[in-house]
Amino acid sequence: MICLLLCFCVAHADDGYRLWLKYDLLSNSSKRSEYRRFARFIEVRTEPTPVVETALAELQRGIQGLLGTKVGTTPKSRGGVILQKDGSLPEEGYLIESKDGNLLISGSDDRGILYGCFELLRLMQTESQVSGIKIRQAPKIRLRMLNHWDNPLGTIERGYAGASLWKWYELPETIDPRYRDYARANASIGINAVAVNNVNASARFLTAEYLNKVKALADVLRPYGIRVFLSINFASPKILGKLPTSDPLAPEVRNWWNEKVKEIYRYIPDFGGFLVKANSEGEPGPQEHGRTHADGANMLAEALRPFQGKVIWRAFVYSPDPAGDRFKEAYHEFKPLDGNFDKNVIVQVKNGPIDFQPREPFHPLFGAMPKTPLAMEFQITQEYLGFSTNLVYLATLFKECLETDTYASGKGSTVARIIDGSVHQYPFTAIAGVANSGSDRNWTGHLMSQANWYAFGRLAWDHTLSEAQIADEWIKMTWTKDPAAVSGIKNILLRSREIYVNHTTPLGLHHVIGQGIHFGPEPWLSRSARPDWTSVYYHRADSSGIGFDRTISGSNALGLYRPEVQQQWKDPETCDVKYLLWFHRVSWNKKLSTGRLLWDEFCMRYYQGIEGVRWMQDEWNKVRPLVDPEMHADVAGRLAVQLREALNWRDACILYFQTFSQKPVPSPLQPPTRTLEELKKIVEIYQLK
Ligand code: BDP
Repeated sequence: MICLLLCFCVAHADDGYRLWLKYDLLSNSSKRSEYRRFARFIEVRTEPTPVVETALAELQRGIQGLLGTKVGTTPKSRGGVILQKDGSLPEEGYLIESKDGNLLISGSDDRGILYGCFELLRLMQTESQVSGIKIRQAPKIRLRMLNHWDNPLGTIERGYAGASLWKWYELPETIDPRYRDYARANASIGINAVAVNNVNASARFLTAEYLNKVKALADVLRPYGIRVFLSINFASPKILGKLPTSDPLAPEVRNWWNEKVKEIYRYIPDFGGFLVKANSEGEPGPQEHGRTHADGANMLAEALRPFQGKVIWRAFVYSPDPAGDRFKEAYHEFKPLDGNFDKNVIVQVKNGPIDFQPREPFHPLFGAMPKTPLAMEFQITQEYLGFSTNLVYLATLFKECLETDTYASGKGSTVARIIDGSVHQYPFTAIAGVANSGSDRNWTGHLMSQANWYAFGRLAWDHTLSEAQIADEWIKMTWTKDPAAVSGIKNILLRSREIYVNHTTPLGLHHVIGQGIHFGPEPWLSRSARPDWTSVYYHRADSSGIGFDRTISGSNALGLYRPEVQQQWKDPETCDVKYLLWFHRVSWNKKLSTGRLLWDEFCMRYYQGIEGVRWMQDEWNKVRPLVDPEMHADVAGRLAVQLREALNWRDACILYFQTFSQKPVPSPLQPPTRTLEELKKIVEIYQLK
């Protein structure tokens, strides 16, 4: 009876809460015995600081779960894990090696030990070889950060997985245990910094009341090696300090920031610094006082300098110029300032020149600011990639950008090597991801979106990892170790982004989303508060063709890249079709390198996208017997939603652009059975208040 009850309890369905840190008993008994050989004890041969205590606790928890045996800390002569420091290793680095019958995890510092422990757990979770190993690792980028766009009232800007994790009204007295689980997840993938609030920042985070709350969060995150940053409102001296101005060169304003920073460090002695969105989309900034981004950033840098704090200044700026090209604006505002920023300023640049589209060419600032450390900003939350109902594995998007060559300092100057500092010898390096986690029980809404959080962390640590390897690890830790299922799910992940691009914005089409909510198609959008918030600004379709001419005969945004890059994209004949409409205006009748006419190829891609979603559904059905049933059902449901939404995208775009091309959907494709008016109505519903 007891046994039956026990089985019943153990067999409960999973809900995704444990992410990739499940630590369930390994079913492979030979692996269990291999690992037991070094799991008889864990000895800590260094000062037991809070971070080292975390490492120890996590290792004990993991080993107990995976092997089913408790592991104590009384040293024996052999058969244990030894945690120790080795100052010769690079910062945050570790070395794991078998020695004299023990497994040594040496860390350069506390964090190195923590990351080494998580690496060992990952090896065990994925049933990898551990005996005889020697693994030496160090992060390629120093600041590996999540940016939460979380608001004080608990909503998340562009968050699709529930409310904010941070319960501001309950803090600092009540500490939700979830904060710790969040910290564990991050530490396990090497994330070491978190900006907790929205870049469209409320000044209230700088009040004593809120600093007390932020301190409580910082205290939870610290033992996991994570530092806290705050997004600030540039007009805070005026809003909070009641000063007549927030001019960065005004002595009273500088003084206000100096005092504020001192106050913050009294609450949070290891405070990371400020993340700043200024003079962008209506946010205040130095320009309204006739000052530059550098003036603004340097004022904050001065206040933070005594505490080694950093200013992360965002380059996401674009002024509304109907005749201009938004693609070029950040470059024009920032390039002339190269060399003018203080040493503790990092300029954070989105991966592409417009705004987190399903596919963008890399931002032309990468490679153009040799004297200013540039941080990468990726968006993990799927603002433009179907929210949390579409399956899109973003490691492919991240890698595509990171591996593109900027030619800034000759061949091989990839975006990854710009941001890891190796091309320009940046003194400090950083990468940020806009978080996709929220209060949903499974953290990310779509269970497959957990992979995007995981992949961001892994690539931030080591951008040379392949998207396939990361997927492999994540699937084995999250879903199953069955080889056929692993390969089936991996295939889905690896193809998912291209499928999404095809059923939404193929051939370099971009920014034709529903206004405001950024969901669903609205290619007909022609009026908005700003021209560059419409769709027609980007696709420029008419009866003669479609696409934004960014060559020398158009806006010449292409001219912002090095000649070698221009060479790849400047000729519509040879430009990779995936970027075609980003740079060229192309006639509907133009024969492409694929052998098809533009209009035919355009239609074909949308239909391929639909086939892709159906294929994902079929592949997903195949793995049903091999994974948790509730989690399977959840993803299956979302795939069905994705198919419905993909059909909306296809029909809306084909019917709308057909009004210009005046050409039939090529056979053997079956033309949409709905009318454009019907599609417009569906999309209208998304926009209703
Ligand atoms: C845009 C988002 C907006 C953000 C902005 C940003 O729609 O909500 O505030 O990016 O990055 O894509 O600042």
